[in-house]
Amino acid sequence: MNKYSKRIELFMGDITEQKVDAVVNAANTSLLGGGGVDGAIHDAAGPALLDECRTIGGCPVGAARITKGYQLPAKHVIHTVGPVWRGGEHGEPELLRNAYKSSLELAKKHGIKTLAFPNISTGIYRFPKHRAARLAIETVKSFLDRNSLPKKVIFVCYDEENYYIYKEYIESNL
Ligand code: AR6
Repeated sequence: MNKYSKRIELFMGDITEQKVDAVVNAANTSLLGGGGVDGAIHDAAGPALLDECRTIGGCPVGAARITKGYQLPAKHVIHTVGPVWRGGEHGEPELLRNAYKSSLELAKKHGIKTLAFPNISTGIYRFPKHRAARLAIETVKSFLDRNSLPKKVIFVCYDEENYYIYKEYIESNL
């Protein structure tokens, strides 16, 4: 048991099935959909999500934007854009940290109590999984230390490799 055990959860599966106040989408700067988790969220939410995204006009890397969840069990989608991994010397860690922070700030602003994150940038954008997991967990813990919202953050891992990486870091209370 550590002090985060009630506020951080780990789940292996599909983020589109999460019944939470908001799921985070690992989008691209256009916010007009794509593959991976972005494609899955748009498929499950239905075409009205894309209609709302079109009105937003994109999102810079490291920032976040909120929409409704439409046909998803989640009430909202927080769209953020992680960096494409280009060797690590192009500000990628800072940009990934900003993607998590911006999502958490936006969640807090909208009174979101339960928030589910996918493993941003670790798929098509190729950010190394260990480094991304460590950075994600550290950023979330530091935010939760200073804020009462969101009450709970769920890390949703779709692939087993990420799941076991997260499990080790969370249990070892880094
Ligand atoms: N539920 C939870 N996690 C998932 C799901 C799902 N249904 N599907 C995939 N993942 P990726 P990125 C995991 O590639 O690297 C899109 O085209 C996946 O196993 O979705 O940030 C966007 O439009 C991986 O661990 O996002 C961008 O162009 C994690 O989600 C680009 O991909 C992130 O993989 C963003 O790339």
